[in-house]
Amino acid sequence: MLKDATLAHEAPPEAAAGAAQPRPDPDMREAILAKLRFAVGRDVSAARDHDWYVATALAVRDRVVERWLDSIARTGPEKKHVYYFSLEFLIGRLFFDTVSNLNIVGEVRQALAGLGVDLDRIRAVEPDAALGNGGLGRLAACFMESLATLDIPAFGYGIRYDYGLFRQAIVDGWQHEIPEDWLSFGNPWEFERPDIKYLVRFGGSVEMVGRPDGTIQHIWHSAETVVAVAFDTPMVGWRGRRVNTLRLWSARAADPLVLEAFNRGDHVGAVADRMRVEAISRVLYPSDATPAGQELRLRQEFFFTSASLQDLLRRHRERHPDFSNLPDHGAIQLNDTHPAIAVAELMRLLVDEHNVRWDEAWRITTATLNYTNHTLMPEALETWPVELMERVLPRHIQIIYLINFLHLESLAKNGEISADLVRQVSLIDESHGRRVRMGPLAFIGSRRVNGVSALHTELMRKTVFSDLHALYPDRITNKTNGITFRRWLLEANPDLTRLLVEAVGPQVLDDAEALSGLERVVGDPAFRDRFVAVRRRNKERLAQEIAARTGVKVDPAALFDVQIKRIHEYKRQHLNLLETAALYAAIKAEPNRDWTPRVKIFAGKAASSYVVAKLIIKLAYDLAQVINNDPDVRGRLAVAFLPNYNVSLAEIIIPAADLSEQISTAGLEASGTGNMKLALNGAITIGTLDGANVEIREQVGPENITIFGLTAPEALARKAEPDHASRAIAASPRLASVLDAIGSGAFSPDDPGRFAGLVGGLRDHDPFLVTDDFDAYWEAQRGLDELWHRPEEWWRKSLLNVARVGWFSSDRTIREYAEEIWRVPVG
Ligand code: T68
Repeated sequence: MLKDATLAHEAPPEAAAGAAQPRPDPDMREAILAKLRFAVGRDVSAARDHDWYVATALAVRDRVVERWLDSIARTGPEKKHVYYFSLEFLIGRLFFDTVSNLNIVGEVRQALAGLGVDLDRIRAVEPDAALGNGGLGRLAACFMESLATLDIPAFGYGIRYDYGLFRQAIVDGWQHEIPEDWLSFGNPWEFERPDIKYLVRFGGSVEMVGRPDGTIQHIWHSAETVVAVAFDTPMVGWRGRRVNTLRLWSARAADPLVLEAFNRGDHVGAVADRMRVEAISRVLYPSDATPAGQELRLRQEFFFTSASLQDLLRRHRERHPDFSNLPDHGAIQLNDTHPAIAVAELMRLLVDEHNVRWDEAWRITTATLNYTNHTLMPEALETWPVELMERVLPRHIQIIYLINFLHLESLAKNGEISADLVRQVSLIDESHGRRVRMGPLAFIGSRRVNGVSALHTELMRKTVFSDLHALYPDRITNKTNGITFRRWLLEANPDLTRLLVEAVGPQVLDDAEALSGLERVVGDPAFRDRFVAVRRRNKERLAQEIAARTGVKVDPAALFDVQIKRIHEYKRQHLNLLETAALYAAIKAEPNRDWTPRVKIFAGKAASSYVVAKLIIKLAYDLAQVINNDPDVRGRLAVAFLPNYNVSLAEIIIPAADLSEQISTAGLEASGTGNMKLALNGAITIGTLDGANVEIREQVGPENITIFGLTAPEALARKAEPDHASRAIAASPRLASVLDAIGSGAFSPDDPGRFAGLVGGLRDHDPFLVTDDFDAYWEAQRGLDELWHRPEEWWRKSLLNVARVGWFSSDRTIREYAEEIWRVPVG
């Protein structure tokens, strides 16, 4: 089904750029055939889609490797490297991304066609590399692509999880999690490096030994040793300009088989240790925006951080007599606090293992590390019980105590400090049992600390980090997120890309800001018609996907209203669902009005332990059951919850969205990046003044975005009013009636009390201000209904969104990091 739609995209975008049509490349054909025979071990007559996919990926990979080795060779040892430490890299599929960035789509397509194989069919065989939960992990993937595109030498460092983010099945509206066994058919993109391995130690005790010079040496007698083995994946920049390395660590037991135990007949005991050790890289924690809090998570964090630091220190020592110039040759970016233990581990490696003096080690550490914060929600900030740290990382807790002591002492030197200030800025939180606060640790150990949108950074300065900001006023800086236009425009929306190339010229393929050239044609009816036709094809493709995944038939002519992201109360999918139920009631009450036909499209995963989020999915499903089967609203309102949201599904939904729902409680969404992807593809945003929505409004103009609801300061004040929800409900008969309907089982006749708790929560506390924003949201939606009836105006706004979001390219973001945080040259 997908195939038919994508076949329409025969010519690759570069063809429209006036470039010569690629000739069939005998080399590519031969290379694919050779890989099929000698690497896959299959004859043409027996080859299946997966065999063709692997053979083609390997043939393409050979081209990548040439550039990879070349990139490494021409990056002299003296050049400064960026090291991006992230527990998550949400890459998605790599095959088409690689082919597209190497500019060989036409060549590969033709070589395959000559062999009777369809490129679009085999590219769909590749599993998503879903080594991330959501925005944070996807940002890391976009950044890796832009780093290579900008010719910045960089390593991504993370974990090679055997199982990525779970596959989501929806059974009768309930989410079920299925293990994502993405490696079961092998992975043609990675290179195992058995020779690149490090020992990572845990537990045990620390011995202090006096040296003759009066200093003390700390000897860590660890209880357990794990081997970290490197797996490298090449990250190809646009036009293959540079290829960087994503180095992911896999955990191996130092002693995989205890032969003695085995010979005794204890076959399980002989491998028990191995199981425990290898669990470290077994599975991605499936929780976003709430820290996992278990020991295994701390082991994961330390495992990859330690291996990565050892790796880069080893490379440094091969070329330099000592570590004094480490900051001149490397900049480390900590993606949230997950690798924040790096502050203590880098100190330990320098002081304990390489005999660097404490003060010098601290200078090196704080000149090398930088930290990105992705959330301010108190419940999402990582802390670790002191008792756990003492057990798992006994040397590190000592180092953290000393860092804390020196930090508090330096405050005292600068004047009186109150007990209150100590409580605020201490690395140890004494109020909920004793816990190490990883955010402040990362802050103190870093040269620069950044937020991910202007509003978020401002809130960092004013709230969570206000005291530390007062002490270090130059440390916090803003770096508004961005997205790679290669994946989210060129690859996901080739038809639109072709049209843009025709309208503004081929430079748009290289320079996102060139999109502004579109301003010239927004008023041209012929151009607009072609734009609408491209969107129509994308919507037909999505309609087919919806039918295939859910059985729901939707009309591609309707307004496609899209909310795709992790399911979370702060993101307020339930606000959207309340509005959906209210709209359903309104249509039924006045069936003869000229309603704007709408399809409400949802997709997203709930953390497996997040009961309310799972109930929100069930609510979407139950609403869909009633609404889609009610002939009274047919053709005017439909609801679809698409299962198993991932990067590949996003690539199908985003080019087909008319309306982009970005409706988080103001102050809670750090940035958002889906908002940028949707606007880039022509969706109009309905959103709160939150995260990067604020900057999207600045870029596209307030008349081309629909903003509603409380602002961040208003939301904060409103939340403090104890009766805010009941007052909001009393003031809105529409809201009261929709809450009554859902709460009393109008959409769940099989279990009328199913949503009573959800609705009760909104009536009583409503911490995310769903009730307070409901009326404003309803009005904003009705305004958009009217706008849909004036297509000329709608498409003008839509086009102006495309024209004005060039600033949200991750190339711009990475350029800013390079200049202001890492101080590395941009190619
Ligand atoms: C997201 N954070 C922000 N966290 O919510 C989003 N958390 O506003 C922002 O655009 C994006 O980061 C990129 O900056 C996350 O995605 C997590 O995924 C996460 C994972 C584990 C623990 C906590």
